[in-house]
Amino acid sequence: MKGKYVIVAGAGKSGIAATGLLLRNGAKVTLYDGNAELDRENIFSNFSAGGNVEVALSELTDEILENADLFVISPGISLEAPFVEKVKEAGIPIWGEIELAYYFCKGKIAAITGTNGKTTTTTLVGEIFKTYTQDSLVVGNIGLPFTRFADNTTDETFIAAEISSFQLETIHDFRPHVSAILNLTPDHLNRHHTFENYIDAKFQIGANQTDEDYMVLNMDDPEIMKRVDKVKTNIVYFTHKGEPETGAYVKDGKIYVKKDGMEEYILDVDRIKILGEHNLENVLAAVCVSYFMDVPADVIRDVVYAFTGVEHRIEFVREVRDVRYYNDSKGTNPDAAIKAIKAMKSTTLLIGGGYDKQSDYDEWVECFPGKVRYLVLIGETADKIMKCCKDHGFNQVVKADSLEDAVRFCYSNARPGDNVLLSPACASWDMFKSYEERGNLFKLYVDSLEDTE
Ligand code: UMA
Repeated sequence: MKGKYVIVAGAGKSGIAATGLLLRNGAKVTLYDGNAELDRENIFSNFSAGGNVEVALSELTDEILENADLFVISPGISLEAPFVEKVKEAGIPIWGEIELAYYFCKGKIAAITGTNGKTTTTTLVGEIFKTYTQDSLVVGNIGLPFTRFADNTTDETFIAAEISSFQLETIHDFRPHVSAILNLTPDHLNRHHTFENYIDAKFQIGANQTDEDYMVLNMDDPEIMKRVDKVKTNIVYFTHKGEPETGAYVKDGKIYVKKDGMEEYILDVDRIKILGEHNLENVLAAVCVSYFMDVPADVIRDVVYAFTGVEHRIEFVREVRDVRYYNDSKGTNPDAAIKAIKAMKSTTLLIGGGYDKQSDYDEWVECFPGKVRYLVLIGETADKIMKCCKDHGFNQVVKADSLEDAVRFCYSNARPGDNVLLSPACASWDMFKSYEERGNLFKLYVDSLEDTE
């Protein structure tokens, strides 16, 4: 990259980290963002003084594009955005931030994707790597840009990378040693247009893998199984229903892994602390990924037994007046939100709604009867979901003006023994910066509730 002129698009986490990496390695960078309101000084404060970087806001002009050697795009920017079309026309190569990180990375990568469970599985794999070796990293869609660390890796570094479908659209040579697809249900259709396109993006994770690598796949997921014929690398399955030739499975309450015809005991299912069938799947996937990265079974076992889950994913917040409050702000699509409802052990007041990803809410609403006492709706999708509820004969639904009002409504209407669950089935971007901000605010509002009658 020394002496190259690179345009980085998007001045969020991903773009800032990509720019930092490029500057450290001698490139000249223009960091571009379409939002004219951003504070330039604030952006510059991320880089050392005197760095070879310009910041361009609002329009991506022809002058900026002139002589560019590379265009690095943040995952939140659609490849169909008009300014990206201009870049394509100019013939400038477009790399995603993950491809840029891979270009510099020397370590051994385990890359995990899927519609749901990515963050839990990546975090667990990251914990296993950390216990196994002093030289490990957790990076990617989880909120820690890969480019922040990529040029500081060695041949020995073990990397657990959470990779989104957006990030997979713009890889070229990215080749993890072990990849994983946890499950596939429709998500981000506003960006990918069809479920097929979304699945194609997900399978890109293994596009450059060879017979020296492994792809971990969920044998219980029909959408994944439809595509296995196209996989070019070694397949490792995980399942809690069957027994694969290679991979992880459950027998008599214990998880085993089979590799090269040999079976090895890994752990007892009843000692796993994270609850629900979906979390058993996450554990099985993490076991496969770690085992095929050559981590010994005893290390995997100890870490899984100690693991208590991740923030914003069915996270217990507090009990107030005998009502338990859970933060599932990371339930950003109907499938994830259904899993959260299923994990609730008693009647639930549910807070849902948010940014419109053009998801279909029928299945989500169909699992309410007998489980959900009230649905409290916020955000852009409130009317659409309200209509869907009415269509399904579910009438215990109200709208709130803000997340704070929704929490107050639940506080006033919950009965002892109930749960209050924030699990929106929608992204957060209509009202919040991120699902983390939404979850943190929820916890703040819950913390302020009075625990007296
Ligand atoms: N922007 C433009 N033009 C556009 C769109 C956006 O200039 O057409 C600019 C915005 O003004 C903004 C910047 O791009 O300043 C934001 O870039 P971004 O949306 O890529 O956000 P980052 O902060 O860089 O975060 C990204 C991921 N965001 C998305 O994929 C939307 C983060 O995933 C990721 O953690 C981070 O990189 C580090 O790798 C978040 C996410 O919601 C958690 N991911 C989706 C999901 O999990 O469902 C895929």
